[in-house]
Parts: sequence; structure tokens; C-alpha cells
Amino acid sequence: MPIFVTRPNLPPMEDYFQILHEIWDSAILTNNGPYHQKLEGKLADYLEVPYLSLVSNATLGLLLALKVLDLHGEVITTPYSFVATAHSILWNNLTPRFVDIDACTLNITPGSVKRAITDKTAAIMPVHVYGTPCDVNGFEALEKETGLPLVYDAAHAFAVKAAGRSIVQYGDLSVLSFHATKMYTTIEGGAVICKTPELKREIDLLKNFGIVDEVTVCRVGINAKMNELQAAAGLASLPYVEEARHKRAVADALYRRHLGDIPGLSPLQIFDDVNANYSYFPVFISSEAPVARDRLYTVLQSEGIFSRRYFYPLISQFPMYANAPGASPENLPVAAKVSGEILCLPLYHSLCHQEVIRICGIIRNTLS
Ligand code: T4K
Repeated sequence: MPIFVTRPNLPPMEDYFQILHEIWDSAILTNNGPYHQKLEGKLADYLEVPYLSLVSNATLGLLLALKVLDLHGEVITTPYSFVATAHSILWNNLTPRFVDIDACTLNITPGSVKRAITDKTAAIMPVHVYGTPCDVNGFEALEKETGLPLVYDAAHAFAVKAAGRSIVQYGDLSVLSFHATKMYTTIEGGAVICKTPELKREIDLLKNFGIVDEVTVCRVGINAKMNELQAAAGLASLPYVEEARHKRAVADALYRRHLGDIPGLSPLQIFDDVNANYSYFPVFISSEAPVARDRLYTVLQSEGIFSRRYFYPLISQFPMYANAPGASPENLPVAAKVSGEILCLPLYHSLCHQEVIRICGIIRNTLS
């Protein structure tokens, strides 16, 4: 059996089927149905936030989060992310301005963002990469100082807490992904967490074409609604999230124990005071290692182990971003180095002890 970088955390089939039966009986399949409403409430409680709006995926969530702020100009963001981050900026006719990342957290920092602010800057979009929290307090201070709105791409950060506080309580808006590859899934899906009831009302409007009632349309909205089948998957999965987090934590610790002393390999640090979600298990293969990152990637593949080079290439290297402000490699030395060294090893709730040991054995043999 191949081992993929991740596997969906599915609820027991009976739990999902029970809700599906009810949906079939009611024949309400979408458009703010009862399961959509129920999941919004449950997730808002679970994540300790007052205003949460479900969406059909995080990419549309990010698009709407920027749209709702009615911005013009540039959005400062990271080159080290999934391409959806920057695409949401371009889709809003805004220009991404890339700044370099911190070598420890792999996130952009208030300092690097501050140095890149110009009179064209309209907003800041940091990403909590792999679920590692950004310097949320520093960004909050920067927002107070500059008045620039903060939109977090929190696609990887479901259920993460920093200093005991839910990470999605920060910023004007935060966007979570519930894609099949995430630690909590609605198959496809996401949520926009809003600081104010007004922002939630606007997101709710925009995700449903801008429709107010049968005869009134007040915004150029889009269709970004989560449907009832997605919401049902989310409701059925939610009771199993903490168990999945625990199983991922066990696999993470096992990796660290068995990979700790391999020269040239180092796992991404887990930070004090963070309640992590163990979304990914990224390791760096440095230039001191006897074989390069890409060689290890290929060896693992030949053994049926499908690791991923998240995030290589950098977003700033894709053709539509290569001429964006800040995109030149000289401006992004840390991101460029990390992108060349990173490898995300398989990590998911059902990855068993023996599989982790086997993966570590292959890595040790390849790197020694
Ligand atoms: N912002 C950030 C920072 C993101 O990382 C993402 C998405 C977004 C925004 C946008 O979120 P969404 O609009 O998707 O909600 C995957 C995911 O498609 C994507 O959601 C995710 N980030 C990105 C990091 O990874 P791929 O192209 O690498 O996925 P794929 O299909 O190669 O799947 C990876 C492995 O997962 C496969 O080898 C097997 C396994 N898998 C995958 C699927 C789809 C399964 O076991 N079952 C499945 O159903 O992008």
C-alpha cells in the first residue's frame, strides 16, 4: 500500500450515513440549510470565536475576505505558501508584494512587513504556515500603528492555540481550509472567521451572490456556499478531531525520536506555548547532508512513500508572480533556501508506528 503525505480524517461511515439519511428525507441540499447552520454554531464554539461563516473552500474564503475590505493597491504576503494565497490577491485585482520569511517559524514577520510598507499598501496577508502561529501580537501592534487591515491565511491552522488563545481570534479575518488533505475535513470546505458581526454579514451576503431577499441583490457576490453534504461530513468528523490530533502528536514524537541524530536533517521546531495541530511533518535536508532533498524525495517515492515538497517552488517563481514587487530571489534569500531544503513527510492520524519506523529507516540509510 502506498503511503501518501496525508490521508483524510474520515468519521465512521455510520455517523455520516445517519446525517445523510436526514438530508435525503428533508431534500434540503444547500443554501444555508440546517446542517450548515448547525456546523457554523458548533465550529464557532469549538474555535472560541463569535463570527464564523462557512464557505465551499478556503480559496474562495480568501477571495471573499479581501473582497469584503474593498481594497486597492498592494497586499503584503509570503512567497512561502500554497499558490491559493497569492491567487486570492490577484483575483481581487490587487498586487501581491512578497517579503522574506523567518528562518525558524517560516512565516513572514511584523518587522519584514513593516519595512515593505509603501503608500500603495492596502492590507497584510500573513500565513500560519504548517499551523505554526505568526507573531500575532506583533502584527496586532503593526495594525494599530498603520491602520492596515490584517487577513490571515489560516488554512493549516485549524484548532491551533497560541498562549492559550485560539489563533483565529486574531486579525480582521482569518480563513481556515477543510480540504480533504487537512486535519479536519468537510471534503472541500473552509470558514471565514470575522472580527465583527458586520464583516460576517458581508461575507454571508457575498458568498450567496449578494442576495438579500427574493427581489433584492445588493452586492456583486459569488457562489461560495458550503452545501449540506459538506456540512454533514464536518458535523460527523468534529467529535473525532481531538483523537486525531493526539494520534498525529504520537507519530510526530516518534519521527523526532528516530530522526533526531541524522546529520544534515532537522525537523521543523514546535514552539513553546503553542497547542499544535500536527498538520504536517516538515524536515529540512541541508546542504551538509550526503544526498540532496530531491534525491531523498525520489528514493522515498521508489519505496511507495509519497512525501511532498511543500512549498517548492516559491509562489514568487510562478510566471504570473515573477515580476511582482519583492519577487526577486535576492529579496527572498531565506524563503529560497528553505524551499530548496524542505520535505514534508507523511503524517496523518492512521499512520501507524511500523510505517513511521520504516520511513525513518529508509531516510537513515539514504542519508548515511
Ligand atoms: N492557503 C494555504 C496556505 C493552503 O495550503 C491551501 C490549500 C489553501 C489556502 C486553499 O485551500 P482550499 O481552497 O484547498 O480549501 C493540497 C490541497 O489540495 C490544498 O488544499 C492544500 N492547501 C495543499 C497544501 O495541498 P495538492 O495538489 O498537493 O493535493 P494532492 O491532491 O496532491 O493531495 C496530496 C495527497 O493527499 C495525495 O498524494 C493523496 C492524499 N489525498 C488527497 C486527496 C485529495 C487523499 O488521501 N485523499 C484525497 O481526497 O494540494
